[in-house]
Amino acid sequence: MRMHRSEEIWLTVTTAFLVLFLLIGGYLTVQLAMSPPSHRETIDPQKVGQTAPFDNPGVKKIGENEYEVVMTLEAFMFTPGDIEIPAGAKVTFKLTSKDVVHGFEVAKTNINAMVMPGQIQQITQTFDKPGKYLVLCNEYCGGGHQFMSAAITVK
Ligand SMILES: [Cu+2]
Repeated sequence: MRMHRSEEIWLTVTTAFLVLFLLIGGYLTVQLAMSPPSHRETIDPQKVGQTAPFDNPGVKKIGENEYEVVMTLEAFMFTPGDIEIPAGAKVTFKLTSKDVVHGFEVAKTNINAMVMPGQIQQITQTFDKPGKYLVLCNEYCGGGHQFMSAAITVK
């Protein structure tokens, strides 16, 4: 079978692009270690309520203008559901789920994470603009999913 000349060119060009993309992707992943920073810490999802720090969820001041928010997610609530922090504060969220996969999205920021049972999710964000930020679950988690929300007040 003889191939048409332009068919040969297209096959060569597309194969070259495929190899190029695989090499770029491989370089970013292996050499520069650009992978999502997840699955670093695990927890027994059956014992979230008895495992520190999740046995005592809430907002803690951990330094000069630095806060830690320990939060549990379950159908269909965030605990704590009302968070207050001063403007300009650096906040580290430590999150885990007590039951199924939930989402942790903070509107007006780029926080958007999956919170899975058995995994501890950690996100750090500085809130410079005062206001009320809506926290939403964006992973469908059951019949009351649309009621699952919380609020962060920055003042
Ligand atoms: Cu949910």
